[in-house]
Amino acid sequence: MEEGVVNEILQGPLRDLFDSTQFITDVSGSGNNWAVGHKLYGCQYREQIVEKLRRVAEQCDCLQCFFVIHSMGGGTGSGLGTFVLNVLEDEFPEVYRFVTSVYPSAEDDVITSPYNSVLAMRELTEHADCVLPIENQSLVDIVNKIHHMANSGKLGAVKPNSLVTSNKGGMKEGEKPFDAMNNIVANLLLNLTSSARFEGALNMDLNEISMNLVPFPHLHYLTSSLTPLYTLADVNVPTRRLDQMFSDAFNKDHQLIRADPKHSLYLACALMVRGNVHISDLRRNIERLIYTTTSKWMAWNKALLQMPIRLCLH
Ligand SMILES: Nc1nc2c(ncn2[C@@H]2O[C@H](COP(=O)(O)OP(=O)(O)OP(=O)(O)O)[C@@H](O)[C@H]2O)c(=O)[nH]1
Ligand SMILES: [Mg+2]
Repeated sequence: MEEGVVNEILQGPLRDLFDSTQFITDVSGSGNNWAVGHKLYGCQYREQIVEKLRRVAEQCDCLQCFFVIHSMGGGTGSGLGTFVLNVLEDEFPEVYRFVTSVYPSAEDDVITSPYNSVLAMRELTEHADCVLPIENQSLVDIVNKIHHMANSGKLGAVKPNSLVTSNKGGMKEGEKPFDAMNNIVANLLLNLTSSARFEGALNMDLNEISMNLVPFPHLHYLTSSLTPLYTLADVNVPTRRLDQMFSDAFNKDHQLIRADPKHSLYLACALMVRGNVHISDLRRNIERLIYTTTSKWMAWNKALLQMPIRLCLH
């Protein structure tokens, strides 16, 4: 909505990524108010939104799903973002809606962020097919951990243009390292969508994720984790053993929301592995995780050993 913010992007290094005919802007944002985004801008811009959605949808040979990325703490991402979800449901009821939502941290700079998040969450529960919540505090913790590892010399020298150090002019005291945080989310999304972008015998589409992991329509919030973390910093690390990576995927330090898998019960799980990996190593690790680790699994997992494994070789 905020013209200035959009213009900034259009003058930045990412400008060529966007089709400028697809932008919709107003003069100002939603003032950190969910209702302004959802009710005011939503009603005002509905027709324009539908027209632009139809235009891109028509260009697709095979429309697999809609991928919505938004924040929960402000007014536009939470309000208008969830309004767009409603529009998608009305206009394209058959097409799956996959949402990545950035949740505010406890000390968020937006004072209304808890209200905006709660109001938006109801919409996500009702109108999304699958939601990947990402918590800003988890991203901050991961970035701090990577910095700590890099500074302690455990990872070797950090390249000057590495992802974690890509903030312009370095980070100021107390400032959130959004660039580095966003890189973590970007990596998650790149991994998730790699099968739509690369050829591969074992590739799957995003709809299969919900088919395998969402047992009931409203139970569609998935926790995600990422490993290894240090390659995010573009640092040369000795190749980590696959076994360690499997354990890390279930470690609380690698989760993108602040949840400790050890204190929860897994209903289902999908592991997406990219790179040169032997199926036999994957099987061995899955059995090890289900039978020997402290993670708790729903009985049907143990009975069937049916965790969907996907292997993308690029
Ligand atoms: N991870 C991450 N979080 C962000 C980023 N920018 C803002 N946030 C978080 O998003 C929330 C604020 O939402 P914004 O996206 O800035 O607000 P908006 O959707 O533009 O809404 P209005 O400004 O009210 O129109 C706060 O919780 C911020 O911490 C970002 O680049 N990365
Ligand atoms: Mg804004």
